[in-house]
Amino acid sequence: MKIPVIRNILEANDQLAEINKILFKQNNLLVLNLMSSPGAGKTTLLERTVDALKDTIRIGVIEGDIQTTSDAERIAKKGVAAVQINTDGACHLDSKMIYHALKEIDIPSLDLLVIENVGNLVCPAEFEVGEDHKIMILSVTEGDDKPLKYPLMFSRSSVLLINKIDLLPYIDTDVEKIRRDSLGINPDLEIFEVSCRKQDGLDTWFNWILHRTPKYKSK
Ligand SMILES: Nc1nc2c(ncn2[C@@H]2O[C@H](COP(=O)(O)OP(=O)(O)O)[C@@H](O)[C@H]2O)c(=O)[nH]1
Ligand SMILES: [Mg+2]
Repeated sequence: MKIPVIRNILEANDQLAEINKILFKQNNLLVLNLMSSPGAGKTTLLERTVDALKDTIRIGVIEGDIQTTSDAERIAKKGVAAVQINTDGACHLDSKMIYHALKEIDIPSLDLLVIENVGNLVCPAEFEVGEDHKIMILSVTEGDDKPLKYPLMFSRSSVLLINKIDLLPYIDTDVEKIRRDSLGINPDLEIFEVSCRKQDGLDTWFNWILHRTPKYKSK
């Protein structure tokens, strides 16, 4: 008799991520997994994205944090569906947490689902949740050495948003080095330089989303 053995936590996670993915595909949903260090600007980017796109596509958000519901409250104020996951100490979201959060969301009524992961440059990239794309934000105040120090997240993401470029006059971060090192790790990475504060460079990001939203493209 052959007994199936689930080899490790990541394999169990990937199996449930496939189930999430099937549900997303059945509903023609674009799903983005947004990752960064704490404070890089994930929730601010989401607020700007919801403001810009909510009259064009129907957006839902799952917020991941160790504690509090403050990010989900920020998003709910914008008038879109928001669910908060509190991980109670875990430093990333996994497919099981997303699977359960999906019960709180009316999936067929959405075109785009964005998952804001727990602020952390390491573990979130290791755990598939069934998303179409991983998106990462690096703010210029974090320094230009991060791609080489934390390569996994850069290697697995489709888009890198370099945020807070309004602060460049005050710091010595070399954006060209971030670009060079990131592309050295992942030549397919699309890189957008933005300021969520000043709303600079965000149109390219909004267009990137629209061109990948199945229900928008088929209109
Ligand atoms: N100067 C500047 N501050 C920003 C920008 N984007 C976000 N912030 C600020 O950075 C802080 C953290 O942002 P938040 O979106 O909560 O980051 P998160 O932890 O990644 O979700 C907040 O005080 C934001 O107002 C930006 O483009 N420029
Ligand atoms: Mg946040």
